[in-house]
Amino acid sequence: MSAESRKADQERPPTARVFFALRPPEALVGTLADVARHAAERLGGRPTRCDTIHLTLAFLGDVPVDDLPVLQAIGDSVQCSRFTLRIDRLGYWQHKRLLWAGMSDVVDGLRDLHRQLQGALAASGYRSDSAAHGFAPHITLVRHMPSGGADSKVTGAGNLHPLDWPCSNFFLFKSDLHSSGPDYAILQTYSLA
Ligand code: 2AM
Repeated sequence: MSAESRKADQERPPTARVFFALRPPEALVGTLADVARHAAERLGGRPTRCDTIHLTLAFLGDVPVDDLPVLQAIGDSVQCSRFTLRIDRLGYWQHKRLLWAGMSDVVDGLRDLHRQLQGALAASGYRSDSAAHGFAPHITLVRHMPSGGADSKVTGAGNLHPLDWPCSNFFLFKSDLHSSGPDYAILQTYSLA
């Protein structure tokens, strides 16, 4: 790294990689992590670890650390009721080489939570990934699946024994990236009514 780029780095305000997400209860995390591990053993790829299993509501990417209080307050402004998700299917996205668990039916409570959060973020000038690309609620189970062949094998496993997930809170997470995978820390917890 040149002296100039080192200086430019030092002058840039510190940032944090953040996202809002739901986190399943521990029993469900264990079940989903088992599904992830078994699929990765069978098909290859990197299974999501127990401590990073989540469903993203809004991914913001790198934001200035000084913005964190504003983002924390945005979560506080969301007034939604609790709901239950039924996780009952596995899917595979070829373009991302990613196996995920999700729902045949996306309940209104989840759509409402996503809509309110997006609205509050947009009102404060933030644009999240799902605002740009639409909301496709999913729990990533395996990343970096080998291309070629994985698609049809995974499609064969399309249904998952239904798992009920009562959602009574959501979180603002910070993500630190490492070569072994990301580490997540909860910055704020929000309750659903
Ligand atoms: P994924 O599970 O589909 O990869 C933390 O990075 C979370 O934010 C991940 O669950 C990831 O979704 C999601 N996310 C959404 N858009 C992202 C992006 N552009 N880059 C990285 N993560 C993103």
